[in-house]
Amino acid sequence: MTITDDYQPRAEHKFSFGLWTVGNRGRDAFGDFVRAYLSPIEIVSMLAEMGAWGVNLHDNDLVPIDATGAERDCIVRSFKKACADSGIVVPMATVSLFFHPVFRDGAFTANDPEVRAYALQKTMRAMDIGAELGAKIFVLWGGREGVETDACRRADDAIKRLREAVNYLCEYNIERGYGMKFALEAKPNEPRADIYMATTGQYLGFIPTLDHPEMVGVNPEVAHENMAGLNFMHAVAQAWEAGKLFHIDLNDQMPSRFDQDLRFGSSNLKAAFWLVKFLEDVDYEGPRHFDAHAYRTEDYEGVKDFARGCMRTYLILKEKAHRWNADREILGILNEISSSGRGTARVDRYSKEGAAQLLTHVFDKDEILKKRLPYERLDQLTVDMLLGVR
Ligand code: GCO
Ligand code: MN
Ligand code: MN
Repeated sequence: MTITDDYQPRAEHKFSFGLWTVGNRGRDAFGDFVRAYLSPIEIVSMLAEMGAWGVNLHDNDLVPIDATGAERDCIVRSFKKACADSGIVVPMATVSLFFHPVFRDGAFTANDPEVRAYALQKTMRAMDIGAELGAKIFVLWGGREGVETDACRRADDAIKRLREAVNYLCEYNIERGYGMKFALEAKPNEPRADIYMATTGQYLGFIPTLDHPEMVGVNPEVAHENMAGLNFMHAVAQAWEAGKLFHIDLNDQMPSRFDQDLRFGSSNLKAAFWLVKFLEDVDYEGPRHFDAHAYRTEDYEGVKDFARGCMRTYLILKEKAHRWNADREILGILNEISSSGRGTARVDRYSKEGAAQLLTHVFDKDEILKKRLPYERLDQLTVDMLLGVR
């Protein structure tokens, strides 16, 4: 059992932040910027100062959408140097297919074929940037791939268009030898009234229908599953079990609200604990990416408090998870609840004889019911631990 007592982030923890997260200037649908612009290079040095490991970016967080080839090359080169100088890696890159008005009807699923072609061109160019910076994970978040009215297109046609686009990008990845993995990020709504791929589970159903399913996984986000009223850790567990947890977006979200992107663990601490415990228990080796931003009330000192807080909370919860796994009383209860009271009947792999036996077996339900399931005690032990009295 390793107990971290300093909660200092180090490279081995693989904490990353998007340029758009710590660089978030606090503009929302109702009010303007509250913080000054920070250049990507300033953000990288801020992240290094705080002990983060990686930085992620959309194409246009770094390179303006209408930059010339020469401008693009120069920007990417100096950013790459800044990362190397600060010891910051670029594990993931992505593409903005939502900000420019041309994507008002979606990108890969838009009705206009020219918009769909432009979306592919923009994504291939974003992959080029990512590859140059060393990114091996490419996130696709279809923020505009949805509707306000279903009159505009058939939803299954949208899925077909999405499939064609992802297939196309996989071929490009192969042809260029980039060796990237795609991580698809679901969200139920916002900015569209309804987004087609609303949950991680929907993407897990979509991926096996692709030409190169092995190249494509998911990027679940805490807030997005919570917006759909779902248990985030369960979605992560399913993705993990399917070998599809290629990336993760950590943040927090209160129920029944707009997308809040709160500091990790700041709203639902207990859910954050089960999540961290899961990731650590299974030895998830990917980046721990915080897709969140500081309160609009903060200045840049506050942004640092926010970023440090995300990492610190993760590390505290990681330590709690180790303690939980080693707690004698908890272990005793876990042992008790997974064993059978009398152990006379159990099911192995299907066999004709086994099934015949099982069909005739007489179960003593009253006896089975005598077995205690002390989940109240187990949960309270967890709460005691989280509240620091155990
Ligand atoms: C959101 C999304 C985005 C994506 C990002 C990467 O709700 O706005 O979470 O932050 O993660 O665009 O593609
Ligand atoms: Mn989000
Ligand atoms: Mn996200």
